Amino acid sequence: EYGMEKPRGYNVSFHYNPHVEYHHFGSSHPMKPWRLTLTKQLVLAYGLEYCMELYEPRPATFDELAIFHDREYLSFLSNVTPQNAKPDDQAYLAFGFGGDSNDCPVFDGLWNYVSIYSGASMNAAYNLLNKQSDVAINWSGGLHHAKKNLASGFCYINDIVLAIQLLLTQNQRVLYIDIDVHHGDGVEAAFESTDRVFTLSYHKFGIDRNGYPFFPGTGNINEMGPTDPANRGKGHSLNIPIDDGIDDDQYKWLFKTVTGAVIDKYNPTAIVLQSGADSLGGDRLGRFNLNIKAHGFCVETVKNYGRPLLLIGGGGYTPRNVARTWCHETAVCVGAELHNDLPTHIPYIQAFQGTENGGGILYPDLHNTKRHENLNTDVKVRKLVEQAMENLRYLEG
Ligand code: VJV
Ligand code: CA
Ligand code: ZN
Repeated sequence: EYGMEKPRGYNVSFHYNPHVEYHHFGSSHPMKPWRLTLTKQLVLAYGLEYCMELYEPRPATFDELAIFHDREYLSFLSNVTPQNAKPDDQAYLAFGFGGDSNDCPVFDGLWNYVSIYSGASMNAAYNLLNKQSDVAINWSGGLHHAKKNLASGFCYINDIVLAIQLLLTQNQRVLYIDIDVHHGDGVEAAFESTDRVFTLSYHKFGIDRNGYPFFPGTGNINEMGPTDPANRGKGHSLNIPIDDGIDDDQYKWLFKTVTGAVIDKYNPTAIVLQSGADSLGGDRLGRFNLNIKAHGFCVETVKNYGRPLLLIGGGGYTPRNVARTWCHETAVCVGAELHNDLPTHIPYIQAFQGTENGGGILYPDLHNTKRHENLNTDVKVRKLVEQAMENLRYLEG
């Protein structure tokens, strides 16, 4: 009626529990849940809530999380607090907490935090299962490094694995795509022995000047899942290792060519897309030079295949650009175009203003932050695609 209404017959749902925002990993930790506050403020300021169905999901329960995770691990996670934590304790270190890097700190409300973001991914998956949604979005999820009994890389519970397990109840083949700058190792490992999930991750791969591999250090082009020919999961992972500084045109071409080939050959009946925003230019931890619209191109490309789509967040360490990107991608899902000048009535508008912060616009140039020289030549990108196509020949049986 007013031009911003939800188109009939195509449903987008937005799954968000605002309590997730109030959790803090610690003062200088790069993972900042309040980036979700910024994201929500932009989504609301552009009026996108009128174009989709909003849900406020309940937290997942212990038993729901135990569908993937070990109960001993969950017991530890649900009981540990900053007050009772013993950082030298065997269990503490064995479950991936603390350590030198302190990637996975114990903070106040940790159990609450993990059950909220997991509940949202599961709620989104249920919406796809009962056909209430064509696209279901959870920007608070996407924590792809968590293992069944191990916290890793800022991830404690693997909400993606839990959501895929739900989708598998009614889908014969689920495709998982991961455009976070880090390798989606936890999801790949969880489904390594099945041919009902295909995992495809694009990520930075390589050894740095300091001699450390880029986290988590796995995901080279030759890693295609198990090597045992008797294992059903053989050949059902594809990894696309990328070097520093990749630009929009290279990434878009790489993504559409490889993803298109995977969808054509595997023919999934549902797709899960982890849209980590640390692959943007100017990210605090990332290495790529992507602009917001190139990142959004990946969402649009996948959406246009018309399969039930679960769209989830992930990394993203420059909060104002995380918010811009996920707002843009929400608009892509509902088929709206957003004006470049940010609405002026946004709370936290200062976060987006000034030349340092992107000048009050939605689409600042992130490529020209030029923090990372492009080490990917067009020849190398073409070779990578050729190798990926070669890897996919296994799917032809
Ligand atoms: O690189 C690592 C782990 C080490 C770093 C090097 N030391 C010597 C050994 C441990 C291997 N961890 C990464 C984890 C990245 C996780 C990304 C998560 C996602 O985006 O894929 C999905 C949500 C890493 N990179 C940077 C940091 N950790 C880092 C952690 C901090 C920190 C600054 C940087 C933790 C606490 C504080 N600052 C205060
Ligand atoms: Ca990735
Ligand atoms: Zn990441």
